Amino acid sequence: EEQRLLLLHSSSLFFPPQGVKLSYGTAGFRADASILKSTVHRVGILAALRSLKTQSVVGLMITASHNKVTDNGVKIVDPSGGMLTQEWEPFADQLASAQTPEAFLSLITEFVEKEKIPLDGVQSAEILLGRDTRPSGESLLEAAKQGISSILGAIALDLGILTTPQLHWMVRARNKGMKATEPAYFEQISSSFRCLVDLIPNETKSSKMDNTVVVDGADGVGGEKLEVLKSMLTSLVIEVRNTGKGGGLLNDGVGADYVQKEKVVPRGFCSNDVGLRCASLDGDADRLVYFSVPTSSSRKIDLVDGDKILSLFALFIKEQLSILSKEGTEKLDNSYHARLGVIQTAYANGASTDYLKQSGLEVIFTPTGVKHLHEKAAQFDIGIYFEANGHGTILFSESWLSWLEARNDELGLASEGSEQQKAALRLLSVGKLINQAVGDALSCLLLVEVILQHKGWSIHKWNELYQDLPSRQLKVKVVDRTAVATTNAETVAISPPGIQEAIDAETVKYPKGRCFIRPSGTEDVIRVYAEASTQEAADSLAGSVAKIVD
Ligand code: 16G
Ligand code: ZN
Repeated sequence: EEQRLLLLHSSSLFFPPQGVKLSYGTAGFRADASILKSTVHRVGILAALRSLKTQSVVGLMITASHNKVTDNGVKIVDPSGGMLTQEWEPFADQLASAQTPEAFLSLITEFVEKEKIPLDGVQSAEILLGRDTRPSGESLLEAAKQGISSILGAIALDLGILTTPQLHWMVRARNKGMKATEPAYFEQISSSFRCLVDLIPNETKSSKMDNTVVVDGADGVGGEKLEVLKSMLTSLVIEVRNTGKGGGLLNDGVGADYVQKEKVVPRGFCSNDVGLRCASLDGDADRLVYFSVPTSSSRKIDLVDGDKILSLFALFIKEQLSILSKEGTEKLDNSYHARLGVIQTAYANGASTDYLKQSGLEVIFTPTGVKHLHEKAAQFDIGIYFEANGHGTILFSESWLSWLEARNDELGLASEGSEQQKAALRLLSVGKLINQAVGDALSCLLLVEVILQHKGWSIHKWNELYQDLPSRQLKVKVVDRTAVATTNAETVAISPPGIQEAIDAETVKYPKGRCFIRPSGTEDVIRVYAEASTQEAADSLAGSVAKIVD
């Protein structure tokens, strides 16, 4: 009864926005910040229920990532450090749309019963809270706290301004009984980076490679955190621009989303930067793309996107695995052959998929959205996933990692300092450097940098792994985006009827043509992606398919 009154009172202080239906979407609720308070309050309650149900620590992140500064959003981090289980998404939607405190309360009561959540005031719940640098973040975080405190036994731990991947990392660490502070995060990624640097072969160590990278921080949280991280590193010089301290507006003509979609230099970069290795983070630092400025006469860049980061990672991992599996002089337990898999979405450039397959890798496709890629990657011993937009990571299975640790010990005794042992150590360090909870621009940046140093490669050499097919993305505003439904990892539209046939009829007109449409998970639009052998052809294919959709 006390619990009922508490919830009723608390939710009567927050009014849901009228006439808008918010949905949990691909990556949580997102909208103009001015209408989000009641939703965030409710998500606070939901997070507390999730913690009670799982008897573990969960996270709640306030961010709208690469979207404009006046937007904001909220999402829940599950105990594993991954996204909220998809089974709870429909309930999140229902909660957000309840019109009165009473309706809200009855939804909660019903759900608590159905899910057998121990809402008795005896069990405790703990929620880690984080937010990006958006000005609206502070008051939204307050709303989340009020939601959490309306559940008996629930406590909120406010961790302040964090990147999204930092919060995911901390939730995962907490539930593994590890230290879950920001210093612990920085310590883990910087020390594993140093290990990888120490293991660079002497031949490439002496090659005079440029160890400077210039990073566009999107005027968000990532730049700020990178300033801290860079002071803990040697053998890498990081110059951060668009740190948010210079008065620049978050994601405005800057950031990974802008750079990847527009393929032009972000604000703060100019013709003086021709030839430098540059990188761009998004507003909450879970995406990373690289680029270089080819000439001083145009704003166009050479983009090195998520697909190429994936290719670089896959190449390195595969190399280390093959060194590891070479028969040494000693007879050692060589039995565990790691299953290595690569996960992409339909947005992956066709040339990247061809390249990966030709390199002998198993490539799998999923629908857009980190939760889908992550789930598939977790089915491999080593699963590498990336979206072309720069979100991705490498997952190592527990069983393979413990085999690798044992193997490393064994090699340490039998052939200390051998190539095989170095390969084992490198793989172990990658597992510590790369965020196992979610894609993380900061840890991916360090891994890219150390692999380039390892190989003695410039950004140009890396970019030449394969040549991207020209592509074009368009969006079409529609009244009802749910009218379009897709299958086969979003490559085939199954409704409205006949639309796929019309798309196919256009696509066959273009050499190397490939085209798909899908409803956005974050905006009221249908997205069109087209690829072809020339830019003109890709533009024209995208244009005619957009007309079919309209
Ligand atoms: C979200 C997703 C991202 C996806 C994008 C697609 C997460 C953490 N983020 O930003 O992975 O690429 O949505 O947006 O899952 P769209 O559905 O509007 O095209
Ligand atoms: Zn993001």
